[in-house]
Amino acid sequence: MPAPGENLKINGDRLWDSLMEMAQIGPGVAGGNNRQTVTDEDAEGRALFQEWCEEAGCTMGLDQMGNMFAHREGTDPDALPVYVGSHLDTQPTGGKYDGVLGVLGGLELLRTMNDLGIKTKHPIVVTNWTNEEGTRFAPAMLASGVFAGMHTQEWAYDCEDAEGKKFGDELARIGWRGEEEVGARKMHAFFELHIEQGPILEAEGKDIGVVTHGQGLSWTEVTITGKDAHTGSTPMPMRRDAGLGLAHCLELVNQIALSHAPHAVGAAGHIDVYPNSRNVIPGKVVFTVDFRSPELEVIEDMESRFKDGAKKICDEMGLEVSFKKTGGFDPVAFDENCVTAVRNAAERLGYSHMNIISGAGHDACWINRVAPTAMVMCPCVDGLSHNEAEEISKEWAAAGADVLLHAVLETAEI
Ligand code: HGY
Ligand code: MN
Ligand code: MN
Ligand code: MN
Repeated sequence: MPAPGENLKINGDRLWDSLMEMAQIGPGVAGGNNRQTVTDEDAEGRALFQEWCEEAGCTMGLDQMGNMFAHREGTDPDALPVYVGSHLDTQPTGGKYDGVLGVLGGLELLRTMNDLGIKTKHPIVVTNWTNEEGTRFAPAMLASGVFAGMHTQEWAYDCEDAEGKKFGDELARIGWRGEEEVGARKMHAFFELHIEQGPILEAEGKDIGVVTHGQGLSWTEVTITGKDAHTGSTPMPMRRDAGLGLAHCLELVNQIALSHAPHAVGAAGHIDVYPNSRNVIPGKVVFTVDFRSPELEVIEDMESRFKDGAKKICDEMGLEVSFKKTGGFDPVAFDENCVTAVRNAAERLGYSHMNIISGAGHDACWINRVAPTAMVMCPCVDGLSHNEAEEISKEWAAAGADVLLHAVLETAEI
């Protein structure tokens, strides 16, 4: 099977135009996107993606978690397909490229193969995984997690957003709940193109990240209960200030993560204060602690030290504290053959590249449990993501999609 030549490339302008057109759907307030999962904006983005896939000659599949599958025939109908994709849902203050580059990069592969009359032995399927972000409905990577057998579909359908709406009801409401059984599809391999969402590739001057591993993640929802009271007339020694308890716990998260420098990280991105009135001492706070590390034992150490420390802080302050695990997955090592296909592609194309561990979670982290999987990363400006100012260059996008094309062609066999 001849390796595709180094001058075989995707159409970078067409990819960029598609990214910019998709970015018009669910616009944010500062140039990014707010296309949260199973909202009307998500439905609009899905419809545009489906229209483009059908124009490219694909047949569409849709499973009961709303995962979309655009199928391009191979020459061997019995060969398992090579899947390629990511997610179209965004953070509330998301960027234009997180997830979207991987879905539309996959579509660009099919468009390029159509242009050049390329036929692969294995069929190719471009995928949009539902609710990768896990911001409206925790946990992250919800639908790829059900696909990989990590959650039951019933449990996923019952996940609630802040307004008490259920995921399954919202998926049905927007009309994107399919009939296919989730996880019934078998894959020859899965590849995901994604922006790095961190500063390493840009700082090292590399075009491509060859993702060898993904760090693990732990989400714990913490509830601290004190007593809401008047901020003016309540003497300090009499207070049971849940907001002050929160402040000490946030510093504890910081110290624990720093104790495992340089790779471990920790923060609390979701914080609700009750009653959140400027002249009431907070009686309750609910926040999510996000710990991550490439090493499972470090994650487990951070989780247990945080719980012990938070209990001690709250006991000393006369506060109650409770914990609920709301998400998590172990560190992953991606498939060596697929990772090699990515590295071979970058070398053949002459793109600078380096091995990298993914700091963010991705659908690939779950799919890696059911199929040989690898990721291709491209840099992003200042390493910024999960921010409307997220930016990449057209050249970075094209280089990532070129590498994806060659890695997929090597695996799908032309
Ligand atoms: O949280 C993550 O790492 C991903 O962006 N959902
Ligand atoms: Mn993403
Ligand atoms: Mn994200
Ligand atoms: Mn094969």
